[in-house]
Amino acid sequence: MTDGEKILRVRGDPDHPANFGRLCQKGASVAQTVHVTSRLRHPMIRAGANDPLAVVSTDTAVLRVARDLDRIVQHHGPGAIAFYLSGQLTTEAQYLAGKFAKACLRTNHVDTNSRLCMASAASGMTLSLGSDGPPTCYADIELADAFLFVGSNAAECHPIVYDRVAERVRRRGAKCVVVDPRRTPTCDVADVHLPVKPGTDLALMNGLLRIVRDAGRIDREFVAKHTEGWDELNALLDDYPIKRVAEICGLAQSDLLEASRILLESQRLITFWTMGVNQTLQGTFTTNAIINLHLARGQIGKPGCGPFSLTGQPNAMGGRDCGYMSHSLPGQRFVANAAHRAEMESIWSLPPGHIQPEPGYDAVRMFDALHHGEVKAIWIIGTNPAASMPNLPRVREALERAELVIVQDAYYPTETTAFAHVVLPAAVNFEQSGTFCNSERRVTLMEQVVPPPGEAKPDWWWVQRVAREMGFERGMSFATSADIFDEFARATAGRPNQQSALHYELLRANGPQHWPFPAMGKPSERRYEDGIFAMPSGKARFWARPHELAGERTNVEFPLVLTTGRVISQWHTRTKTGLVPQLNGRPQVSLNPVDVKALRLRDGQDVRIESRRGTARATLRADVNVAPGVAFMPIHWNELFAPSASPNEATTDETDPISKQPALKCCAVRVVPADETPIAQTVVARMAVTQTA
Ligand SMILES: Nc1nc2c(c(=O)[nH]1)N[C@H]1C(S)=C(S)[C@@H](COP(=O)(O)OP(=O)(O)OC[C@H]3O[C@@H](n4cnc5c(=O)[nH]c(N)nc54)[C@H](O)[C@@H]3O)O[C@H]1N2
Ligand SMILES: Nc1nc2c(c(=O)[nH]1)N[C@H]1C(S)=C(S)[C@@H](COP(=O)(O)OP(=O)(O)OC[C@H]3O[C@@H](n4cnc5c(=O)[nH]c(N)nc54)[C@H](O)[C@@H]3O)O[C@H]1N2
Ligand SMILES: [Mo]
Repeated sequence: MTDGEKILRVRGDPDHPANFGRLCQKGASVAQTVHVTSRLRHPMIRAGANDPLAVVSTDTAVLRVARDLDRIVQHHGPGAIAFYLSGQLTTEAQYLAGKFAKACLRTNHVDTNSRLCMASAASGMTLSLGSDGPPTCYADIELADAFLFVGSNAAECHPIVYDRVAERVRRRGAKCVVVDPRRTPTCDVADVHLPVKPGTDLALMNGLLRIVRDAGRIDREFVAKHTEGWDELNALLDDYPIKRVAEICGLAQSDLLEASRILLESQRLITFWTMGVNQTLQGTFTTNAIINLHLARGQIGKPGCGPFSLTGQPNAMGGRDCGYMSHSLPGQRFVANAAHRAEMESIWSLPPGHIQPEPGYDAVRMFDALHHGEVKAIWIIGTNPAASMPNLPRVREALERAELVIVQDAYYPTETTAFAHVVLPAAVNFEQSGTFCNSERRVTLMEQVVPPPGEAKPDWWWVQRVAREMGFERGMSFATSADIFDEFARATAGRPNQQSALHYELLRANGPQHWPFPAMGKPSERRYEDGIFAMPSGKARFWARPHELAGERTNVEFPLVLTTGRVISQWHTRTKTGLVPQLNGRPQVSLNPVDVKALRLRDGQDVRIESRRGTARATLRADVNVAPGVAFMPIHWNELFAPSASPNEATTDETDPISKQPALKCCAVRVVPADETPIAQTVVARMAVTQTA
């Protein structure tokens, strides 16, 4: 409900097929985050390195960005320019920014916070099934008889999905297994909780499949008809007897057996997995192992079952669909594939060979390249890397060294605007029209209901203005977001994620739609129902993935494993939720009481969490729900709220070798009492600039 200018009240859409009107706390309180003093209303520019940001006109800001980018391209080539985008932008913004970079400027250094989030799920699904995007839909929840959560705390992070699961468990007796080093609220409906050692899920998945195999419960017919690679996997499973698996994962054999009994008895299993898998060095391999289990049981492409990667951000799926990663192009195409480049060159009316053949840098390497000066300029849209990237001390150094940092955000200040030379104000949801694609591959059109404040504009609008200012008028002349969507949707024709028959009018008239939604034929809510996978052979692929004790090892100096995650009331780096008074709190680190005692610390004490890279600060909490040897820190508290409050001061930027996703869930630390040494000046102190106009 609005008064024409402002949102007064928010309620769920009872007809929306994903939530039927139910909202989580963050959604329900969104009105409190839109019209606030910390909204960014005007562009700002920093004249010299040490000058404060000052408000300027839209024209001045656009001219400055265009001129600086142009100068850098002239002197250093297009590879000196990078874009860092977000799964919280509309598909239209993601698509247009990617097009500007890859088609106009000719740099493939476009990466996104999805690299920190969904990259391993995406690469794992592509390797196993031939295409990114889960095969399942939410309606499968009401048909399933068992649920396996691996590294997912859905009760706090996907509460609407979780409610549907909980209902199925409570009312229909569906079984539930949760794999998480912490006893999270998601365990409330679990029959079995497996408190794995962080980073050992692959061994666990291999071990569970081994038990299934030994019990003779492989679907031989499905395996023979629809898959390849069983023999190698079958041989690998011999290395995963239950005793060894229990040891690697730190689990009781009896718990393992109980979990496997649920899998053996289930006819329709859904496996949900998220960051506890993706944010590890073996995230891609573990994704493969999860899919192996479903292929081996023939529990995929059928009602009520399948591997179900839950998407973190509202539009990470749309972003992956429109090729917003450094290795990808629209329509699940790949930069490294010559045929795919040629197709996009034809769609974008570019001369053959125009798109650079080398994939660009992933997020971690992008900031590395900024650090060593190869990349000179970065345009950051809708993400807050100075808080959310691993190894923050290094990320801050990289941003400090950059020649040009453009930050396009909806709020000010953020940890990242402290490093900006130019700040551009963005419209948020409800202030613009655009599409979002969710975890079940369903595209929703979000309509504008109120005007953006001040000079704020939709994200795509800024990209197009700058592109045109730089002389890229052809292909950058969209009048509305609907026109951008049409170009994107057409580019998916014939691709695994095709949605070429979708357009705004259809979405308006018929509501949110699943892809695939081809021009001919009918949309499908579930994929691979015909048993044909998106591989050249039509068959899905088993992968034999050995567990390795990857990642930073603990030792005498750094004896604890730090893992990180979310709590229900907060959103990420809190630029939004930090504004809602009832959602506040203090940064904390939780340890098992056994460790608290052994370290001679006490509950409630201020401590430092030190790694080889940096130091975070928090208040210690003794918590029996955290496994011994593990320290847990929420990700939501950052510089803006308390100095060194982010676990990313300490986390490692080592990445999964295939997906390039950093291992944000696992690094070696020690926890020591906070001393009296003064805290170095924070970015916040340097940001003491108020927005006046
Ligand atoms: N309230 C709230 N909801 C959110 C968000 C938010 O900020 N706030 N963010 C959204 C986004 S972008 C995302 S990506 C999702 C994330 O959703 P989730 O992935 O569910 O959230 P996390 O808390 O990051 O991690 C999930 C769990 O992984 C566990 N874990 C850590 N290490 C391991 C491991 O090695 N193995 C296993 N099996 N588990 C491990 C942690 O203890 C944690 O409970 O949430 C989305 N929803
Ligand atoms: N240690 C550790 N680190 C993590 C994680 C973890 O589990 N552990 N999780 C990772 C994951 S999964 C994710 S997704 C990332 C999230 O990390 P970020 O993407 O940095 O998180 P947000 O705080 O959501 O940042 C979004 C930014 O966009 C702004 N914004 C909001 N709406 C709009 C809009 O419409 N347009 C524009 N231009 N700006 C907007 C917000 O003000 C905010 O500054 O963090 C990652 N970092
Ligand atoms: Mo995420």
